[in-house]
Amino acid sequence: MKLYYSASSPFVRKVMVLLHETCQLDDVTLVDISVTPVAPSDALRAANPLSKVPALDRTDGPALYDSRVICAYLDDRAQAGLYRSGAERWDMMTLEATADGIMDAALSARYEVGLRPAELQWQDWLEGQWSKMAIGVGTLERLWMAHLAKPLNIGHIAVGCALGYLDLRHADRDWRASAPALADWYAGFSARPSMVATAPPQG
Ligand SMILES: N[C@@H](CCC(=O)N[C@@H](CS)C(=O)NCC(=O)O)C(=O)O
Repeated sequence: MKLYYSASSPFVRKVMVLLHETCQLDDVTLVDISVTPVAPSDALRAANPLSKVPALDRTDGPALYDSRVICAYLDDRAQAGLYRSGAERWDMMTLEATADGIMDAALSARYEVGLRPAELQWQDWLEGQWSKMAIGVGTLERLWMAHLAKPLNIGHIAVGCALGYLDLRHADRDWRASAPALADWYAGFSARPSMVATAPPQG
């Protein structure tokens, strides 16, 4: 399989952590690709028409894209049970969606500051994105700590990658200040070998 990949993408990191945790790393060749909404890639579009990473070329069907689809596929392939079954599954997926929403807002804010010309940047819109990140983190702290204490599942992986991305791109906002229990959990989770091995390059 071929994974279209960027080392700083939190969505790609979800897939990479899952590959580590389920011992499937050797089954994947990484294709490093740098894209933004204003610099798409034709090569990537062949796998994902939206020109976003991650995308997975596989041998048993058409390419897959969106980290949630790829993670579910790889979990199924390894029979790892990271999405559980029955009622618990919906909890896992809602937690993953919450973490992905934090990543979406963090990435949008990053694009606003990093890509948009300074004279066109809109502070209210940036604060709106930060508000989504802060409310997402607050929701994890208030509602999900008991769940995060359970054995590893896809929700944990997604939350770990979202918090890692906040540290990478929005450290000045100090998400830990309002989420001490989550900060404790993350200190332990980020020491897992899969998280250490997939830590994004700084800068
Ligand atoms: N919902 C998608 C989001 C993927 C995404 O936004 N990836 C970013 C990199 S972190 C990207 O490829 N951006 C390029 C673009 O938006 O054109 C997923 O879960 O895979």
